[in-house]
Amino acid sequence: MTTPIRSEREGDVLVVVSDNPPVNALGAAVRQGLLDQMTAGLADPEVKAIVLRCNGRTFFAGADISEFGKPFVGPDLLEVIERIESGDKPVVAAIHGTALGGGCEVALGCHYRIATASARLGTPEVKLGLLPGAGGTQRIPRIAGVALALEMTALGAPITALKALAVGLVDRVVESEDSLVTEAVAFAREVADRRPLPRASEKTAAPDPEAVAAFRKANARRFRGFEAPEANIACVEAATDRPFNEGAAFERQSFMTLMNGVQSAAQRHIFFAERQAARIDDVPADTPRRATGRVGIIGAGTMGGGIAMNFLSIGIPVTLLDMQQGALDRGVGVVRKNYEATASKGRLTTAQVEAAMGILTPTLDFAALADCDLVIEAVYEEMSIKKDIFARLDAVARPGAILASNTSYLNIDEIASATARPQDVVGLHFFSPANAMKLLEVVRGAATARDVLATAMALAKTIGKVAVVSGVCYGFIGNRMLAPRHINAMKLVLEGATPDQIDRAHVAFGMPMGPFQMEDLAGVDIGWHRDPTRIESVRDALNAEGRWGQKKQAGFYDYDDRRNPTPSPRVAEIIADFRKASGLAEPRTDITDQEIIERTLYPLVNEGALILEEGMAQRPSDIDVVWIYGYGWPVYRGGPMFWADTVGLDKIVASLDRNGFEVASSLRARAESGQGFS
Ligand code: T1G
Repeated sequence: MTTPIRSEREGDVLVVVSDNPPVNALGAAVRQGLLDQMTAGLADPEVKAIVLRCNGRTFFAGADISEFGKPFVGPDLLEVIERIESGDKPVVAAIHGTALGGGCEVALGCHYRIATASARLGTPEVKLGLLPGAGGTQRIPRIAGVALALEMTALGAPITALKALAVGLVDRVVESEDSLVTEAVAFAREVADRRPLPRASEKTAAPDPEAVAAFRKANARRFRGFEAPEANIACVEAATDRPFNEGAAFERQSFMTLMNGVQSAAQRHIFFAERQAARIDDVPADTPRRATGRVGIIGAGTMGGGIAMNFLSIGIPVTLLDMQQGALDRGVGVVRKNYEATASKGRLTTAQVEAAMGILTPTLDFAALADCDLVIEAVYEEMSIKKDIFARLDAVARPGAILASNTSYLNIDEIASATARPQDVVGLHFFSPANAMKLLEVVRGAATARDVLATAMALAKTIGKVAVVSGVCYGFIGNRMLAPRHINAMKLVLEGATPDQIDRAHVAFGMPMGPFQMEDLAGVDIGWHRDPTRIESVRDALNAEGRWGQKKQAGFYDYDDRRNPTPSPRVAEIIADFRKASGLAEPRTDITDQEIIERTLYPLVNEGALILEEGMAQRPSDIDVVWIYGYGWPVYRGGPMFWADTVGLDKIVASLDRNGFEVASSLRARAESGQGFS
C-alpha cells in the first residue's frame, strides 16, 4: 500500500504532509501513514514539535466514505487521534479548504490549530446518516460549548475559520494559504516548550439543557423521520454528563448503530449518486464547453423569472424577453421582489440585489437574443407555440448558441425539428420554484451535440443545481413516474379512501406533501380542458366549481388566508356524487396506509424500471437523485429505486401482480434473479 503520507523537517519541527487527492480523505493508507509518522516524530529526540498539513485543495475532508460497508482495514481513526493528542510534543494542524468530519476530528485531536481565513470546519456526518465517530461529539462541546456543538453535529453546519477562532476551535487565522505552512511552523516553534499541552479531552463541557431543548424544538420538523440528528444530540449531551472515555464509548456505539442502519446506507448512496449523475457515459469529462456568457430567457412568467435568478445570482447577465410589456414588467418585478425578500432575511445585501438586477435586461425585441450564448424558452406548455418560437430562434440566435426548452413534458426532438440546428437543442427542465429547487433534468434529444450536453451539466453545477440526464419521453423521468402515483391515488379515492388519508400516508412515509396537496399547490386546473360542462373525472368536477387549488383557496382541500389546508366537506360530496353517477360500488372502509403506499409507490418504481429499460435514464441511482432533489423523497430512504431494494423486489412484484398492474419485464427479472437496483 503506497503511503500518501510523508514528512519533511523544518529544523526541530517535523512537518507531516498528506497527499491524497482529491480531498485527502482519511482512507486506510492515510491513517496508517499518519500513525507511522506521528509515532516516529514523537520518538525522535530532535523533533520538538509537529505540524500536520495537507497538499491539494483541502485539509482532510473526512473519512473515506467509499470504504464504508466494506471490511475494515486498520488502523482506526480513533487510534491515530489518540496517538496525536496523548503525545508529549505539541502537534499543530495547518488547515485550509474544508476540514470536515474525520478531518475536523483529527484537527481537534491536535493541540493547536491554525487556519486560513477562507477555511471552514465542520462535522457534516449527519448528512450521511451518521455522527462524528472519532471524538467530534465529545471534543467540540468541551472546546466550544453545547449550543455550537449541536449546530455543527446534528445540523452538519460548517463554520468559518473566524467563527472557529472566536469559539476556540482554532488558535490563529492567517490571511493567505501561501503563508499557512510558514506560520504553522513558526507557531509550532513558539509553543514547542509550552506546557501543559492543551488537550480537548481533558476539558469539561458544561451541561446546557435549555440549549438542547430549544434546539430540539427548533428543528423538530426538519428532523422528522431521521435517526441521525437525535443520535448526535444524545452524544453531545453525553459529553456533558460523563468522563471523556465514557462519552467516547457512547459515541462509538451510537456511530456503529447508525453505520449499520438503512438510513445511513441510503444517505451515503445519494452522496455518490448525486456525483455520478453529473457523468454522461458517452460524453468524456474533458469535452470542451460552449460559451455561456449571456443567457436569454423567453417568457417572463413565474418559471422564466425563477430561471433568470439562477444566472443573475452568480453574475451571468440575462436578457429576459416577453411579448407584452405588462408581462415583462410583472416578471421583472417578481424577480426584484424575490431578491428583496431574501435581503430582508439578511441573506443578501442591497448591493447584491442591485448588482443582480443591474445585469437583467428586459426586452420585447426578439432580435435582442442574437448576442446570447444560451437561450432558454419558458413559455406556455403548448407544442405549436414552442415550435414557432424555436423557428424564430433559429433565424435570430447566433451560430453555436445553445437553444433550450424548459418544457416539463413535451418532445424535445419535435421542438428541435423546427430548427435547422437540432444539434444545438436541449431540454433544461427546471423545477418550480426554479430559483430554489435543486433538480435540473437535462433532456437529451436524438441530435443534441455532446458539447451541448457537457456545457449544460457544467452550467448546472455552476448555478448550484443537481443535474440528471433524461431521454425524450413524456414527462422525462420525474413527471413520468409521478403519473402512476397520481392515477392510482385517484383510484383509491374512488374506492373510498379520502384525499387527506392518502396525503397523510405519504407524509408519514417521509414525503413533504401527498399527491393531492401537491396538486393543489401546482394547480388542479393544469391540463384541464376548461369545459365546466364536461365532467369526466373528479378533477373535472372540482375544476368546474373553480376549485383550482391553493390559488383559489379551494382545491382538494379548503384553505384559509394563510393557505392552511383543511379536508373539504364539499370535496367529499363531489367525490360521493361522482361515485354514484359512475355507478361505483359502496366505498371501502378498510383501506390501510400500507395499501396506499403499495398502490401508489410500487407503480412509481415500476415506471422507473420501464424508464431504465427504454434507456431514458442512465442508471437507477439517477432516478433516485431526481426524486430526492425534485420531489422531496426522504433522503433517508435513498430514492425510489434504492428504497425498492430495501422493500424487496419480490415483494413489490407480488403486490403489483396482486393489484393487477402490468409489471415491467426488467423489474420481474430483477426480482427473480435477486439482482437489485443498487
Ligand atoms: N470520501 C471519499 N470520497 C470523497 C469524500 C469522502 N469523504 N469527499 C469527497 N469525495 C470525492 C467525491 O466523491 C468526488 O469524487 C470528489 O471527492 C470531489 O468531491 C469518522 C465517519 C469536500 C466539500 O461528509 O462535502 O468523516 O466524483 O465533487 O464539490 O467521524 O466533497 O470526483 O470521483 O463533492 O469541491 C465526512 C463529504 C465523512 C465530506 C468538496 N465528510 N465531501 O466538494 O467536490 S464521514 C464529509 C464533501 C466521517 C468521521 C466520519 C465535498 C467537499 P469524484 P465533490 P466539491
